[in-house]
Amino acid sequence: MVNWSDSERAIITDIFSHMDYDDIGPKALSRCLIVYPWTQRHFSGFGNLYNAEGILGNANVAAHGIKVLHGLDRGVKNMDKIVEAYAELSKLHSEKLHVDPDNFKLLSDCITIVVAAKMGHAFTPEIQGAFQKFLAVVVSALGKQYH
Ligand code: HEG
Repeated sequence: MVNWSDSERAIITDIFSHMDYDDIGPKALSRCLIVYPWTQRHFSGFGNLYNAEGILGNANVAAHGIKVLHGLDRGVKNMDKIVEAYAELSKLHSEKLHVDPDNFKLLSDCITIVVAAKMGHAFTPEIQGAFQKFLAVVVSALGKQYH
């Protein structure tokens, strides 16, 4: 069980209430595919991933980035039962998609970087701490159905 302070809850709620999914989602996923090219293997059906330009201009990557970022909403809505909230998605990534769970952390770091770049000076250490704690709990939950 993870403990959340009132201020952590407020920060997470606030970040997601202002989240620009259509901008952050594509940027975060494309950054992950460019910085950690081995993550591309799961997206061979997505078309042009030949270089950074191709990835950044790929509509399938953009759409999936938005979908993945919206995948965090269930965590925001279920902060006190995140493991349960991600049981099904964890099973999907493990048993069907065969995504190495180490990659969840890599994508979550890309999400942090893109959110930080967007927020600039407003991304204070306190906000970073709450946001990365939230992502770490989601990443851990996504890895729970692997065995
Ligand atoms: Mg995953 C599908 C969320 C990391 C590869 N991912 C999905 C879906 C969601 C999601 C919501 C749609 C599920 C559905 O259709 O029912 N993914 C999600 C989160 C995170 C994550 C929240 C981590 C923060 N995913 C992730 C990583 C990879 C990956 C790191 C691979 C490197 N996801 C992946 C693939 C699919 C999904 C290949 C299926 C894509 C498709 O064919 O449509």
